Amino acid sequence: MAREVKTTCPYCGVGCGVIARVDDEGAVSVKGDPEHPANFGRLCSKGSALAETLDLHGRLLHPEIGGRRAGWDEALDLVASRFAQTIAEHGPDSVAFYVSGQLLTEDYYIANKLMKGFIGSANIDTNSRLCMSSSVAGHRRAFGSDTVPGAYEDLELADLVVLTGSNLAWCHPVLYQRLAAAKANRPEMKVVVIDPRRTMTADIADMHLALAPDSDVPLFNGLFAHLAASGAVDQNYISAHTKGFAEAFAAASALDLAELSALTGLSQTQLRDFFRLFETTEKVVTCYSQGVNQSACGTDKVNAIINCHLATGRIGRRGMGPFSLTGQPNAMGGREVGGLANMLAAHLDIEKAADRDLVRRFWGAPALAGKPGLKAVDMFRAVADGRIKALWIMATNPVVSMPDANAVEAAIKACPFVVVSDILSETDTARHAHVLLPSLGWGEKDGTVTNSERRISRQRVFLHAPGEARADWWQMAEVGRRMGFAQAFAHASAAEVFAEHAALSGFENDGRRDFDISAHATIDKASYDDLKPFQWPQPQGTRPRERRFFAEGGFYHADGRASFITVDVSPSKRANDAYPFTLNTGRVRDHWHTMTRTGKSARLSAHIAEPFVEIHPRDAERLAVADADLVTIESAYGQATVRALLTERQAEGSLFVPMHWNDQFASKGRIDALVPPITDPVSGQPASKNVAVKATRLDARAYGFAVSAEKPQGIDAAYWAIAKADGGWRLELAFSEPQADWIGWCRRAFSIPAGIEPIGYTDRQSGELRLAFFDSDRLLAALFLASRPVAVARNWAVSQLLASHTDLGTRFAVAAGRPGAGREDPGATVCSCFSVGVNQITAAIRDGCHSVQAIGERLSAGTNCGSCRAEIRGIIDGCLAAAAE
Ligand SMILES: Nc1nc2c(c(=O)[nH]1)N[C@H]1C(S)=C(S)[C@@H](COP(=O)(O)OP(=O)(O)OC[C@H]3O[C@@H](n4cnc5c(=O)[nH]c(N)nc54)[C@H](O)[C@@H]3O)O[C@H]1N2
Ligand SMILES: Nc1nc2c(c(=O)[nH]1)N[C@H]1C(S)=C(S)[C@@H](COP(=O)(O)OP(=O)(O)OC[C@H]3O[C@@H](n4cnc5c(=O)[nH]c(N)nc54)[C@H](O)[C@@H]3O)O[C@H]1N2
Ligand code: SF4
Ligand SMILES: [Mo]
Repeated sequence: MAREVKTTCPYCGVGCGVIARVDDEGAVSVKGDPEHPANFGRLCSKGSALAETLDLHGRLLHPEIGGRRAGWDEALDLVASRFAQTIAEHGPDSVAFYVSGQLLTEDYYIANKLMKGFIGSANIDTNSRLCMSSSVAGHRRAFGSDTVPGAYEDLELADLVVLTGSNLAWCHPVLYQRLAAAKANRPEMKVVVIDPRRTMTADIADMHLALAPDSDVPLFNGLFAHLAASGAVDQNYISAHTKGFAEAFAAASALDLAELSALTGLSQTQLRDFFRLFETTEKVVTCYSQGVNQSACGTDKVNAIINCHLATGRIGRRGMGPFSLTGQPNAMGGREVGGLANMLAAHLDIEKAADRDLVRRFWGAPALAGKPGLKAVDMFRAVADGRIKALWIMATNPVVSMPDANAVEAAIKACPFVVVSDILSETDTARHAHVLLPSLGWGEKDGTVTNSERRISRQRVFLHAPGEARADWWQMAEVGRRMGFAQAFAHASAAEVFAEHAALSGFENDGRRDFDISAHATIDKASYDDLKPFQWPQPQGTRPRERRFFAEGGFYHADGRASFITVDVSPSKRANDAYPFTLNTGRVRDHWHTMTRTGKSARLSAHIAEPFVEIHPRDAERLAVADADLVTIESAYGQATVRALLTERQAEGSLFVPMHWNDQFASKGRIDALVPPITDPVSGQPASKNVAVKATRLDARAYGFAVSAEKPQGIDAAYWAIAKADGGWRLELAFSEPQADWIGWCRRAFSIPAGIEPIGYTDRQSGELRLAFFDSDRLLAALFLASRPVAVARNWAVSQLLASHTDLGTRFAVAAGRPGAGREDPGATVCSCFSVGVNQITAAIRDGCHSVQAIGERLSAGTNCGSCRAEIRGIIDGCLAAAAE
């Protein structure tokens, strides 16, 4: 019988409800859960493609020690004894855990309990340090607690939504859709996007402010000063519920409009218009994400934003408030369990003796950590210099995602004992592990996650555990038991862990702490299995209800008041004569982080199939770089080679490269190798969006594009990037010298069996070579070479892998790299859900479909998840503009 299981999407912090359907044959399909309050049935391209990422290719199925298969007992005993031995010899601070906002709350709770309560060190930090820590620090400075005051609904109820440092359309697509739908219903609603790049999110904006990198503090200070000067401040709120207004206002008023304009790169008119709009609109929500957090002044940026909301009393009321968008599915849950090195469980403070004592008593902890531990960047420094001698990495891939990634890789390689818990056997990090532990992945494990609006939802099992994979919390609890803490880690299920976490949140709380879900402190297995999404807080004896914070004050500083924070930083311009460009890094629509899951989906890989750099055309001209050339980007720390994409969406002097590509998918795409380990002094969050670099054109002598049924191996080329395709793989190539034996090269790279000879084709005009290998009617591999970036129709070439080539004519068409008569090239994929290419969309536009809706009716493009609607609109505008010229 087919089964349907309600669960939650494992990607972004929107936390959409998903219904997974497993049919009689075990095939899985997914759809949005219409009853889930985050998405009401919607899913984005990544959520819709979840079923395509569940195959077992590359999965780690058994524990491994030193590369050989081992049993769980042997592996866990080794981990426990090496950690215990290291602690005995060098003290508790000689070991560390580096975990992840992609752990479930239960996993996270156990990891934190083991390190902070029983090992006795706070050396547990998480990739949330790279993601949310500036927001956490900003909240705590302002509110006295890490509280997100509002809810998603506020984005729909607001009359002005300011999105700053957020590419909502690509990174929180379902929330973006909710916003876009609200704006379509109420066209008077205004959206302002503040981002140095003109992203797809800017498409629905009434105003796009392309500010200079890291000039957010002067911008929001200018706004604060304007609000105060224009009388938009709420004096009653300020005097009843806040402190520090006068000092913060004095600092914010230091600059006049001309100076603000010089610092932000925005015109005085733009500044005035934005300030006026904010001043005159009561219902304002300001959403912010990594353009704010990932900065050397990220915490100050957060407080500069919060200051404006406190000053106007626009917080915690319907349609009003600052709103930190969380990145990972459980970024928020990790904060609740105190997963950061400077936090304690249940929103308690590791620097307060009374809080430490409370947790110590609740856990019966023998060795509660007495001080904060090392934050991620410092933690890997301590690994590098030998202070940390045993490290456990769980659900994160730091060799790709940490700044100064080459140094992080070297540190991990040099560390005497490294444990990695992952779902894949080969990642850039896993390859350096002494012990590899196979974890359960999405659909295989039970637990809870908390989304950006404080809503706790269940992730549920609908698949069998593959091989010997086990839950992350179980791995940590087993090691805890083996280190001698059997009673504290006796949990038999995720439900028991959750109940303990809920009980701690209510322990001696009495309303003093924001995070309280003690209504669930005695939850049993059956109720846990049934648990409906609910928003925190939910103290004991209360029913679930929607809740906002701080409309009537009630902050968590000892005096109950919020603090205005005085911030007065000027943007630090890092670019210099030697490294004249500002490198900005971030995300693309269809990939997730280091691609370990989205890289498995051909549909998702079709949108953007290789690492790229966005360059303004005038910068490209100065660098003598043409569209599709390869560019080497270099900082004082490292290098990457990526494809040039010329676009006026990019500001002059700035480059944008996505963070996703790594050694599994490209020769040199790890952009964090270039990012220096500069961090925010308050939060410790790295500044991943403002890196001084130079760029040069890669002088390649031959370029190639290839498709292959087998995954290419040991590719010998100056540049390569592979991506999953239907029926095989696609490959972009460049060579510093032409090869003497191209056929031999193909045989090695594409594992072509001996005896299969290629069809060769030399283009008469250019003299360029194409090779195609067939095994009876099936295409094994084809290579298209040129002295310039190859112009072959990519999606058409890829589609040949699944086509049947019974007649010689079609085989020659493949070798020639041209669609035969009657076959059309769909062009680069725009809509991943329905695999619709740009050429199909332009053809429909020529046929008279002049709106996104008309394109949707003709081709279905943009009608499922809607993530590509902004791109379709861009194509329509481009075609109509071209036709008008
Ligand atoms: N498709 C996809 N979605 C994801 C993820 C993914 O990997 N792929 N990851 C998830 C995670 S963990 C996170 S943290 C979120 C991140 O979500 P976002 O923060 O929205 O994504 P980013 O692309 O990292 O950065 C956002 C924007 O900040 C801008 N920016 C750069 N410098 C500045 C500046 O100085 N000031 C301002 N105001 N803006 C600046 C960048 O140009 C960029 O467009 O996405 C989540 N969603
Ligand atoms: N330059 C630059 N660097 C950045 C950023 C940026 O914008 N620019 N963004 C930063 C941000 S915001 C983030 S959140 C990080 C993300 O960076 P990472 O956390 O390093 O990225 P992921 O690819 O999500 O890594 C998750 C790992 O866990 C594995 N995994 C998946 N499911 C499970 C599971 O259930 N259990 C276990 N044990 N493992 C599992 C995956 O295979 C993968 O190896 O990158 C940061 N780095
Ligand atoms: S917006 Fe997309 S990626 Fe984020 S939770 Fe929803 S379906 Fe998943
Ligand atoms: Mo993140």
